[in-house]
Amino acid sequence: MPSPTSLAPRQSTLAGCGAPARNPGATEARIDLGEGAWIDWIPGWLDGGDALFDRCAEELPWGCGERVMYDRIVAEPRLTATLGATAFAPLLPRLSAELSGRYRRRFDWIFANFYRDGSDSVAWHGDRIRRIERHTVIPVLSLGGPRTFALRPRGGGTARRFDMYSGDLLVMGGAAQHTHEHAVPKRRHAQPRISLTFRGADDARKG
Ligand SMILES: O=C(O)CCC(=O)C(=O)O
Repeated sequence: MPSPTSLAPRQSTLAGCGAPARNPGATEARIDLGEGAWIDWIPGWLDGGDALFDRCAEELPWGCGERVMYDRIVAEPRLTATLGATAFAPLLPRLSAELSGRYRRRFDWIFANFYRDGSDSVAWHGDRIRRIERHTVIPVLSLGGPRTFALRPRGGGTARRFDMYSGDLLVMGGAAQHTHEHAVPKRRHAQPRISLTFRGADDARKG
């Protein structure tokens, strides 16, 4: 498996270069998806996303999962890692606490995805939450190069696309995991990107 840090250099944005810190001036929009599902879209939620990208790329225990495809087992087209609640203290615990306060839900752990280049991706899916928990909240923090986060209704319909840059936050909430699917599609060229997805104790261990 190639080392994530040996990948091609990224383009840094001005806001992405400094030390990671919450940007209190970020503007947010709630998008009602219907049937009790919603998205909060907060571009520029975190300043210094590129510095946090570098740290995550270097220090997280990245691995490559497998999935069944037809009659074969194939490697997932991205690296993944799981972080405990206290990783990268004080920054990540502080961000988790802020999200917990805002959404009145405890975020205990983080599931991280590493997209090494444009051929890494995640296919359409809804995150596996305990069946009884219809309403949930999953914040997704994007770090590093820009990628498109796509969201579409289950059973068909027009997809919405969010271009996520370093430090952008997208929160899927309410019934979104039941009514919609999401994906990060492949693209011809892409700088490396990491997403941190904040999870609660009741969430399944894998997205
Ligand atoms: O990388 C992203 O923005 C999405 C990650 C995702 O779909 C997941 O972890 O379930």
